[in-house]
Amino acid sequence: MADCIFCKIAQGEIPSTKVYEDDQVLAFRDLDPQAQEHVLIIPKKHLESVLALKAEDRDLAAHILIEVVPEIARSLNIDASGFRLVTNTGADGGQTVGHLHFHLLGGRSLTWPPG
Ligand code: IU
Repeated sequence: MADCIFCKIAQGEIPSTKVYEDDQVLAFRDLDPQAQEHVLIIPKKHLESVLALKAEDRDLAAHILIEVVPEIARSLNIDASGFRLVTNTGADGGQTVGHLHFHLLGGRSLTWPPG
């Protein structure tokens, strides 16, 4: 999508610190990290939020959860210590960028509930 900053990051038009990439998915370090490890995992395809996922995206969603998240967690060495995976959705969810992204946070003991 033309004015989407995460589409531009996915297409390499805006630089990012990549931690994972394949043909469908990019993961890069959050510019304002909230933990020692704070990575954003995005589909390269523009989807507004998790609510925009359709049946045709089933393989993409499964790929992110089954392959991408564990691989990144292992590569950051936080698979054993634990981490948080969260996707903020809409205004009350605190979503500020309208391109589906999963925050993967780790490297410290995270509190619950979030604010
Ligand atoms: P949110 O769930 O939509 O609030 O998360 C957006 C995140 O994107 C937030 O943590 C920002 O720090 C992060 N971010 C970024 O890493 N690079 C950018 O160019 C922009 C936002 I805009």
